[in-house]
Amino acid sequence: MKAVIATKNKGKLKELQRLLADFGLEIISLDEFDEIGEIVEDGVTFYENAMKKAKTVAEKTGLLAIADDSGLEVDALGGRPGVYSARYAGEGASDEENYQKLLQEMKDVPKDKRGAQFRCVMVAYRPDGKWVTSEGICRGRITQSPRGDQGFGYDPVFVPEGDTRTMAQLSRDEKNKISHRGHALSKLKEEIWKIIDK
Ligand code: ITT
Repeated sequence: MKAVIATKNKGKLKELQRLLADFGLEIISLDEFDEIGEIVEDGVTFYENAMKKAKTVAEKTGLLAIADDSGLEVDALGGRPGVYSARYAGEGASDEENYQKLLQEMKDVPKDKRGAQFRCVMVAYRPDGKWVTSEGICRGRITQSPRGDQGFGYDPVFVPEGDTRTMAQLSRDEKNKISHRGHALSKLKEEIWKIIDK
């Protein structure tokens, strides 16, 4: 069965392709569907945005669509930037602009108060309206300065629990094993068979 990964984020796409590799789905990238324009993420929860992306892409392509909405929730900032993680430093901001803004905003926060988590909500949606969803979390803390060049987004300033390296210093397989996206996808795999044609 074919599945479209409903993301324009290249970092996410690479991780999801790897995570879905053993699942027997023929994975197609959203790049192959020029006619699908910008999907405005106007939800206030990860779930609303993931549902909107998956449903829109499934209805426009006629294929099973898998969408991920994710972000960073920082304890000292009351859970911000959350659903606004991609545009924290403004619409169209780069990953570096976003994490530099975060470091700046947290410059006076002591080490023991720098807890944070990545959250990922996934939705798999069929064009006939059947769907399943899942969620994954990865706890950790925000560093004082960036380290590493793997991954994407806030990875250079996030150290996952139980490690001293940032997420951007882990290999793709190491990250996938512990990440919010990895956890959400393992749970999605337990559900998705309910809506997949054998
Ligand atoms: P799509 O909507 O096209 O999937 P996007 O980048 O806009 O791409 P989101 O709205 O879900 O995706 O925003 C996710 C943002 O959260 C992303 O741009 C990063 O800033 C951050 N983020 C999510 N997962 C991350 C990860 O694994 N590592 C680092 N940052 C992450």
